[in-house]
Amino acid sequence: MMKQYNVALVGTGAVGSTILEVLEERNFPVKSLKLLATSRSAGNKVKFKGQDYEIEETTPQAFAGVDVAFFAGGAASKLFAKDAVKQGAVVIDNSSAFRLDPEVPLVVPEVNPEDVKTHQGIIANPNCSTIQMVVALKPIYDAVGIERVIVSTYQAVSGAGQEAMDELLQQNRDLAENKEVTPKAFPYQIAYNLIPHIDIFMENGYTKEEMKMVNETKKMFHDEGLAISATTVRVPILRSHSEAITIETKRKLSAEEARQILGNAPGIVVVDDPAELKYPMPLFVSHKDEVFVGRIREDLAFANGISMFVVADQLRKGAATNAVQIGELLVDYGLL
Ligand code: 3JN
Repeated sequence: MMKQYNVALVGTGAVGSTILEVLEERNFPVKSLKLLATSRSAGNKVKFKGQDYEIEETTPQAFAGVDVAFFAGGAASKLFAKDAVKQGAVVIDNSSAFRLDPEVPLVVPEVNPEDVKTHQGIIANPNCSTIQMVVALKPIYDAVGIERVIVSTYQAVSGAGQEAMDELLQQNRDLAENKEVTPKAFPYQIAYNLIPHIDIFMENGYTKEEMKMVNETKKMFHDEGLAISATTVRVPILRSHSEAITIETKRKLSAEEARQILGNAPGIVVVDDPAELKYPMPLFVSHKDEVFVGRIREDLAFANGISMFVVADQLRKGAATNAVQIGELLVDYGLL
């Protein structure tokens, strides 16, 4: 029988509950499961494979006997990830706390699977917008090289958590009844609006979300010379992030060649038939694990350029699925 592992999950919000779904669907070899969260959620019950599990409060001692700990609890990573490692767990962390630490591999299995082998206890899961972009860039990077990338995002409210999803739904209901809305999860009303501001502003005029896309991508491609510029925008979509990406390639690539390369790449579904009105959209991509790519065309502003539209479920491939895939890599490589 396949070896099974003692698993802990820290955080039971939008990402944490999706990790449970994905662990169950993909039949991750779970021997035991420990659910950890803040005192606010402690005592609540959550179902996994038809069984009830009670959430316990995260403490530094909670990881004894744990083989692999998935962290999806935001602030919990900085507080408890190192304690988990000390007690022998391998940590797969969804937060940005360790992503740029040179000792911590940052991994998307379709892009740099081998990097997990260098881990010293913690493996970081990239930002959701970064993950879907690098899955789409990787096959083109390998085929012809990439000089620069310009990306604009259309990010669903799911990226800001369950409360933000509830807030968009509530604002739509309130506005339909001519009621006033008071924004909480975002600085402005998000219903019927766009907000070109995700995470905090940095000194260079970019937001931290934009700089995550820049720095995490360079790290995973092991290419500091890769030029990337991003504009990240929150849109009133419940789930799944979209990205308009323009790439300047080192060698010329036709749209048809790009379509073929992307179509043969792991984790990608090409949906690209304008004559039949086929292109990826967030409404139809939600709850799926692949990265959907369409609108593939030769760019008009670069001599060697490809533009495309890339959509993926931020809670699945952008967070939970990628984290569980990292867990599967550890199992495959015998690193757990
Ligand atoms: O807003 C989004 O669409 C993505 C949000 C990601 C996020 C939210 C809060 C904290 C992150 C992240 O994954 O980069 C973090 C963080 O850990 O910094």
